[in-house]
Amino acid sequence: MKARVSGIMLVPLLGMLCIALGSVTVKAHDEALLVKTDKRVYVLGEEVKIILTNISNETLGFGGWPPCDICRIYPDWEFCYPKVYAWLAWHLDPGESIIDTWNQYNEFTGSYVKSGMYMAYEYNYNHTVYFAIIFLGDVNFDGVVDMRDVYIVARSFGSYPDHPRWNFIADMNNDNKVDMRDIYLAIKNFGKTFE
Ligand SMILES: [Ca+2]
Ligand SMILES: [Ca+2]
Repeated sequence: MKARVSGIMLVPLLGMLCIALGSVTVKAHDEALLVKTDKRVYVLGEEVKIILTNISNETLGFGGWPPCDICRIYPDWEFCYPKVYAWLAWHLDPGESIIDTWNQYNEFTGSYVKSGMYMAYEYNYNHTVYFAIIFLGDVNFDGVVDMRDVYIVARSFGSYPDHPRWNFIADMNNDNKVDMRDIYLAIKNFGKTFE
């Protein structure tokens, strides 16, 4: 990210600033931006990196920082990050990326988050990316590693992204396949319980 930002400003001033910067073009279509996380499955406490890449051939303008909302969506809905936005204008040149790192801290509750399914939502270009935070082995987020988890992993055994039985949460080691390594992670932690 090249900082073209002069500081904190009010929302109505944002558009004026973009015009003043000259090179900033706000595009409406979705193909302009690629949003992804560095992994799909994180263990509790691990840093989550959200990567925004400009895949268009024009400079993309953004308003507000940080670039993504993060919410837990399962087993219950919970806003986690950020509690406060800075009204900053910034941009990505073609091919350029920026990484926003989240340390799993819920700024609304003042504590670190629990396991579950999460989404990061990029609001300028309307992108959502999904990821899971787990205790290793507990792929159904119920706080215990038991046969139900082994079954969930086994059900996706042999699958890979776009396979009909693919379940990204079962791929606990993030190597894009569900195999004995993932089964082993469930077996190894079998019987463990978590708060
Ligand atoms: Ca479980
Ligand atoms: Ca795997």
